[in-house]
Amino acid sequence: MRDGFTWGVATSAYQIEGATRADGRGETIWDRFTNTPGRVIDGATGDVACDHYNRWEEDVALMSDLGVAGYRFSIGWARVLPDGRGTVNQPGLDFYDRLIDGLLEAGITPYPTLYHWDLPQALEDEGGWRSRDTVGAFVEFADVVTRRLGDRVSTWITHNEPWVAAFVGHLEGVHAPGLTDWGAALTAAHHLLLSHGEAVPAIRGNVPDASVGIALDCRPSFPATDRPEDAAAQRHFDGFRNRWFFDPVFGRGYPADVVDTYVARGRFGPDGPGYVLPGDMDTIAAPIDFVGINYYTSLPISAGADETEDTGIEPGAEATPGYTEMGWPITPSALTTFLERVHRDYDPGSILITENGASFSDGPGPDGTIDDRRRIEYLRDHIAAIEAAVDAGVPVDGYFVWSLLDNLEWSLGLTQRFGLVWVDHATGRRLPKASFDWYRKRIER
Ligand code: IFM
Repeated sequence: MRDGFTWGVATSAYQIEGATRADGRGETIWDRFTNTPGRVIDGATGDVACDHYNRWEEDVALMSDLGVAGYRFSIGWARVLPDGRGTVNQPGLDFYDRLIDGLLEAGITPYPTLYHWDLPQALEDEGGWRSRDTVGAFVEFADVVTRRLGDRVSTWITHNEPWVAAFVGHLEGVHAPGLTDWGAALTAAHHLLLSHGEAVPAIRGNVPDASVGIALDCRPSFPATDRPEDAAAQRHFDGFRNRWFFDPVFGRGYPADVVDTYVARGRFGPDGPGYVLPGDMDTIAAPIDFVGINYYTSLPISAGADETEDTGIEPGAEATPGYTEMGWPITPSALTTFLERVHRDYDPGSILITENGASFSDGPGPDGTIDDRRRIEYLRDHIAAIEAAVDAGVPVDGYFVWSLLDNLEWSLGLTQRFGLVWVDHATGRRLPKASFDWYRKRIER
């Protein structure tokens, strides 16, 4: 790997913190969603999650044992601004202040993400990401947070996976706020991107040595056969899933082929994309210092399927060979190819793999240890895929395993375990898995 390469782990606020009513925190769209019957498997909520809010010192100690140099986590917007804007809740900000000091004392660099899907409910009540006003509220949040923490934190990630926030939340209806409307999803996507572009200079204004980026989920794909129809379907899927975000962030605007298809399919609704105002695309293209890439899998695409159909992927109780328990095919070589493509097409100065990992449910065996060798193989092969890209000249500067802890996998509740550390969801007890030891040795090496 390159000099200064950062080995890390990642989490997000709603998935681990719990303590959703503590110390003045406001309600988020995920509190509302998970507490609505029928939305989440087994009715799981983030009310307690991994209780990280109370156990953060134990979790920092685990990271210290692991030997990571970086920790990617997210800052709960409603802890800091319970109503999304306006009055600052100092106890909420104090929590992140303590966490950051604890990380720095342990020699771990904080990599905070500002938005990992937990929009304050008060903003959702005013239209959420469908409303342009939420852009201004996000910039206010970024300003408050970086003013307080920017003296100790230089690396900032504006958004996590805006595709998921926009499309899984507003089109598929599977994530909060649970809408199923193309126009809403496309409008939300634009406002998420715009808020990224507006936040970048705001962060730089508060943090003179700031390194700012965005974490984009990528979903590489390939035509299922060599039929031209499949190639065309795959090109559109790639536009829907990847280029709709990568292109504007890197100054290319929205991809014209995808715009044309959306117009033809009536996706924008009767008024067209009227939410895009003059100057927006320049704002979204604010120069960034790195791009974060979240990678899990790649997919074959066939003609005839709607672009939203993730080609039959269903989380399974048991992983079949070649798949994780999310039902995701294990495809490490597609990561090498995708990294080479990002380098070639967008030329970011630096790339961080801000998430990569696998869901396997292995728990304690008779001797009390957890033999999650499938996760070890997954991580080993994906790290090798990154090394291959680095050898080909791609500037990858860090790798963050998703996730430190087994946590709340959104609408799949507690059914998926991505952690290097097993969590007993009844008691909160933590138990490092074999993959934890493997990753520690890999980092040492
Ligand atoms: O758990 C999620 C995370 O919040 C965002 N990226 C994908 C992970 C696994 O699905």
